[in-house]
Amino acid sequence: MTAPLAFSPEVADARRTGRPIVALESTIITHGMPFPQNLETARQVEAEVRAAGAVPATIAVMAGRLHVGLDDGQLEALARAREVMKLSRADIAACLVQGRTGATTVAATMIAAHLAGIAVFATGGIGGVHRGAETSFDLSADLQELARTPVTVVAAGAKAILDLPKTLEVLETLGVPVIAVGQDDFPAFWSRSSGLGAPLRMDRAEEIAAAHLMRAGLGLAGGQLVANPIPPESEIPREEIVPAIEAALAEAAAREISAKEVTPFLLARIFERTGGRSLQANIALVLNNARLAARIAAAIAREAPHTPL
Ligand code: PSU
Ligand code: MN
Repeated sequence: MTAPLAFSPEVADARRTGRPIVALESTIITHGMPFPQNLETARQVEAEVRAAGAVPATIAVMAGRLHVGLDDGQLEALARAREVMKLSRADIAACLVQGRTGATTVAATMIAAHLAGIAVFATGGIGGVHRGAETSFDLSADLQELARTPVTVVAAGAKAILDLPKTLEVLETLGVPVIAVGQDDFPAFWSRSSGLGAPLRMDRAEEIAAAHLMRAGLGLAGGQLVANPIPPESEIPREEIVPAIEAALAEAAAREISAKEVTPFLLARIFERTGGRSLQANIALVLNNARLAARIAAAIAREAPHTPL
């Protein structure tokens, strides 16, 4: 059975002409931000990708089709929808077969992007090793996906709700290059620095693009994690965000929140506890990642002009 891919006209055209494309996920829309900021952000991220000379491809499952590129009506329907599945590698096929609506996480978006021949993907922050994973075993499927699917993912590091040292350890074990941009430290999503050094640093989009192509040349499976710090004017200092994170984690533990609900629950609680500042920061970092992803996609398109798809 072939995958029921549905390309937007803009993405179909970019695939024919070899223009750079940036994949965008949809879980951030349905589970990561409240309405209407989710819709406004999704539109702004697409506009940012276009302004930087690439074509946006927001990915989601709707009515049994795997959409690569959504029109504005579809974007709005998704932003307003309830009961949307949060899709990862484990459930994307089931969602398609059952004709349900599903938003793609980092893992599922990587799978779809690779199927569509898209090399670069921008998001906010990847999932990682949750705190207390030694008892809960909660490790995001995003980590495994980075180890197996050859897509370069631009994120502001991993979300600071996670155990960042353990997340970096697992990425190293899985052979995933973690590349900080413009600094030596691994960023912590809402804050520029986690206090942990990143294993690699590259300051130019062309270099990140070349490393993506070199990995393919070496026959290495998996992608790259490009860790792009939030712009300084938008960051929330660690002293300010840490108490909100701690309180949200305590509440999640008390209410026994588990599995797929953990990340959306924590993000919503931190939003409330910071009076909406965490959301403003989240929006700023996603836009910043979209810009860098567009430049990397353009560099890959220049370096390795592909035969029309
Ligand atoms: N980036 C954001 N907000 C989000 C996410 C990323 O700024 O909500 C989503 C991504 O879809 C990522 C998911 O894959 O959070 C991680 O979920 P989990 O921890 O359950 O694997
Ligand atoms: Mn999880």
